[in-house]
Amino acid sequence: MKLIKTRSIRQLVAGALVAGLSFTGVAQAADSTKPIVIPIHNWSSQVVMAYVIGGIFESMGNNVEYVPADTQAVYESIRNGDVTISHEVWQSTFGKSFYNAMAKGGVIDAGTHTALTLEEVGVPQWVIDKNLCPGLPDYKALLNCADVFSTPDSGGKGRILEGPQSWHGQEYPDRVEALLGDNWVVKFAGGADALWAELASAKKEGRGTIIFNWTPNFTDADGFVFIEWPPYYPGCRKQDGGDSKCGSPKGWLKKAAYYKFPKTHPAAYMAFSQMSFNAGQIGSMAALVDIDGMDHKDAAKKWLADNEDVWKPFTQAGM
Ligand code: TMO
Repeated sequence: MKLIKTRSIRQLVAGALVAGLSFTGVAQAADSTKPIVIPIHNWSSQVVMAYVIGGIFESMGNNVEYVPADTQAVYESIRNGDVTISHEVWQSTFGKSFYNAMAKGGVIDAGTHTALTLEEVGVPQWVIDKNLCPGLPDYKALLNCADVFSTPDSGGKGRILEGPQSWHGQEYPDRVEALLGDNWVVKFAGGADALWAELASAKKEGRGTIIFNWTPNFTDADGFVFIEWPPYYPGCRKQDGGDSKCGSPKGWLKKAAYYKFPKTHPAAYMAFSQMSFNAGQIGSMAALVDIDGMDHKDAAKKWLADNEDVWKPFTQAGM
């Protein structure tokens, strides 16, 4: 190898700058001015994180646009390029739709958040502390506690309050039928807020309640105990050909992107590929809305202002 003298290195660098190259010698194509389309779903951390990520892209000079999107159909929209990213792909609820769209071509896996996830029904900590249903969190304890969890609309049966039906379809009714039988019913909440309202009123009334919930979430701070069902394995759900005698997987949280995004917006894609949030960060995004009562956009602004040390490095990848 030939040694290059200092002066010629300087000339090389100067030449590279003129040619629009960075010091690493990588050509930096400018991002398209077309907006990066970010989906808005119906749980708080996802909405706040949408504006957090949009704010990060804007800080890099990109244009962004937000669209309300169905939580399952969004992966097909990404595949078609109508939506650019999904920043909270929860394994249990969306893994199948994500990989189905990927298999058709057009969706890429843009990396995994640090946070591990669980999406499952459970009880607030006080239900355990008061021993309202001895044997919990083992699901078998529920077989003897239907009356503890009955509600005015459940006809004397134990009630599980599921999230909106658009999240899991028949998954919980199938599971409850397979493992708990006739003394239990599943009701669907109209939205996540109905889940939190039920938690608050059950606490005030000192009664038991079982709701669908997840972690990371704002409820991590107060304590929430997930029911332990027989372990998950691929194919165990009825919708996947199984008998539904299984709980949810302890899962990953991924990011997805339209396959052309790295080409149209290389700098934004580079940053998106670096983005990773942990359980505390995701829980705090939800808490700003669900505990502090902030509007999602204001919550994102506050989160960005308070956490520059977390997100600025994502924008500096490759520099
Ligand atoms: C996808 N979710 C976090 C609501 O389970």
